[in-house]
Amino acid sequence: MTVRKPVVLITGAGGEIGHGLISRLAQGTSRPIVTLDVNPLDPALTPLVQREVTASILDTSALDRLLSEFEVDLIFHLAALLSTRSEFTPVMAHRVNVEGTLNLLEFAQKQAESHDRPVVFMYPSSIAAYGLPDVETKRRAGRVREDEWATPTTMYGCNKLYCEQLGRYYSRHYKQLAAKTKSGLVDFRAVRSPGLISAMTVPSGGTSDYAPEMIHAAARGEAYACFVRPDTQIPFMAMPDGVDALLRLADAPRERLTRTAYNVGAFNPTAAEIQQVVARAFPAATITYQVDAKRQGIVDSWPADVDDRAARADWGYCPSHDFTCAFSEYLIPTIRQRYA
Ligand code: AKB
Repeated sequence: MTVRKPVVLITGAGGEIGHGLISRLAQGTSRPIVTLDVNPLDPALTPLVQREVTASILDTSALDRLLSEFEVDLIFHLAALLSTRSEFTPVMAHRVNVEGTLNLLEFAQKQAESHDRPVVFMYPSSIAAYGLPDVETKRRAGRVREDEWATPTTMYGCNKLYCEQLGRYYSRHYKQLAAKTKSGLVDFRAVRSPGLISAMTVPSGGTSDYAPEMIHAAARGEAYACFVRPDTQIPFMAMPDGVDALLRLADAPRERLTRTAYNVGAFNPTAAEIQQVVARAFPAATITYQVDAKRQGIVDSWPADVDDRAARADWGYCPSHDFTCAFSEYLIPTIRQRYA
């Protein structure tokens, strides 16, 4: 019997997180990479992966083919429709974000049962899983903990919160009435990512995208009308730290973990503070404010900051980019180079 080398599966691999994750994983000597995305990968990434599957996570026959061909013991399930896009097509968002995740959880369960060892299932949840009722409550709430304010106001946030619960069910309670329980074979682990800012990809349908959009527009020499107020404040993170958090949690000993979903934070500037840094880096930048009240309402429901003590205590989370470093050492030089 040929013993197949375990592979890592990345869904939504062509997206913002996937771009950085593939590059980081390929540097390591761990498992070969299999990707699944409805869109083809960036050609620069293709040489880094063993197999690129172009299909939807809703295509269960594609998942069955993967099940028969590969031995997967680590999944990064990144495929999702983000918050703004999801508000225009909420039913499609539910299908992709929830039914797609259920398909992957079932895939992971079958994989684990077939090779009889747990599958680590990494899930990027989001600060969108929170829902604060108004700006004054948001200000008073300050750094929110994982079990506070779990009342999301967007389809995307509802999807993320529910999929955290689905993952915990597979991890701890799957078919709990069966004669022989098979729960625990899916080792579900989630980080509630803040607004992730990448220098390598352009934003794709998020409501936190005003930050990366502002930087990319300034670097392209284009005027930018920010759709939130100058005082708007939410947590952000440089993409390398977002990728590192997923990898570090994936590697953590299961017995160290006290929860299945963790806050991770890095810095929480106002839109005005981002504008000031961008204007200093790109003096010709024209940045104005044209508030979109509806999108403002979404961002106002997200916390000003998150309490990430559990992640730091359980698995050593520690971002390497604060606000200044993220912009001066990663975002500005890399984006400037990108458009040079
Ligand atoms: C979005 O804006 O929808 C995402 C997120 C905060 O999860 N970037």
